[in-house]
Amino acid sequence: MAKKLIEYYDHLNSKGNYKAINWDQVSDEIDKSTWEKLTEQFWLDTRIPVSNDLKDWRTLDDDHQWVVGHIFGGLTLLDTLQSQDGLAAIRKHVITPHENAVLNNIQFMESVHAKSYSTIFETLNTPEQIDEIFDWSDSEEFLQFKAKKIFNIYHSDTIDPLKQKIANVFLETYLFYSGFYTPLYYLGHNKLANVAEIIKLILRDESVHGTYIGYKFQIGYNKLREADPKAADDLKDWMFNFLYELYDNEEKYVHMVYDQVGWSDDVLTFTRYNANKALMNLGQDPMFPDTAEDVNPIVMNGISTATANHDFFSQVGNGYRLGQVEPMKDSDYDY
Ligand code: MN3
Ligand code: MN3
Repeated sequence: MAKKLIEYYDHLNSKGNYKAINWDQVSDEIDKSTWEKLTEQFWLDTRIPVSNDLKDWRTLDDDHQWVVGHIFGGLTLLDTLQSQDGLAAIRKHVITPHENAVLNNIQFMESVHAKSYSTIFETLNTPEQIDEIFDWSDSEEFLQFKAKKIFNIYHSDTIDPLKQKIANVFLETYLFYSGFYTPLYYLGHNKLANVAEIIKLILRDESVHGTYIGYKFQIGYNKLREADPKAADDLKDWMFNFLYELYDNEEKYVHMVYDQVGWSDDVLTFTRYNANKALMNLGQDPMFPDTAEDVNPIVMNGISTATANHDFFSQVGNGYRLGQVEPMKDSDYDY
């Protein structure tokens, strides 16, 4: 175990003494640039006056209000999982001490996100509705399926740590987007502007989180591929099977939430598009045929507004790249 700790954490020196983190000696520059990016873009939900959206909110009919309230209930649940379990699992297998520091930042921001989602429905909905939304998110079958599936991966002591990174990226870059569809749809229609402001800030964070953890996955995966190609193939099979299994559940979740407003097909297209993005973060080829052209242009417009000027991967801004899926390169982190 001690040997494992020395290997993984580099926390102990040759005499077995505990080592202080040294930011002047960074072995992976991506750790440093990610730390700088994330700390620069720090924000809190308390800055955004969600109550200014009550006027728009009152123009929505009951079905649309139901969808807004409950997708934010679902997102609150999923980022509770990230903040309480997800980053703690990833942090057990860091390679550099600076990676640990970056993951601490990400973990705290997941708490900010979970708080922000609940701020939205706690501002827009009545006290009875708020209680119902929390009861719903704590018990809804298809929502709980994804939460429990990923929780079990995070908490397994015997699972390959690379699978925990896959689960993390799938949750972040894929499973959240059935929920993000709604605020982006309203952003595209110039409604719920303050809600959209929060979602824009969250998307800006998520674009960094997904690529950073995907990048750390790729380091491990490429090493595995060199050492044991068969094991790497098996891991890849597991990844794609897991993505299918989650998609199967996601179809049921999306129909249950969105059939009442007629958006299910559009939401599923958006979900498949983002599943491809998640695979891209992990250095894999896309699985679904859906591209940006297939996504509802109003939502695509919302997402390009959301990521313009502060994208992590592209120095020209607007990095939620349209129309193509390509693997990230180290140079994508230069900004
Ligand atoms: Mn989050
Ligand atoms: Mn995140």
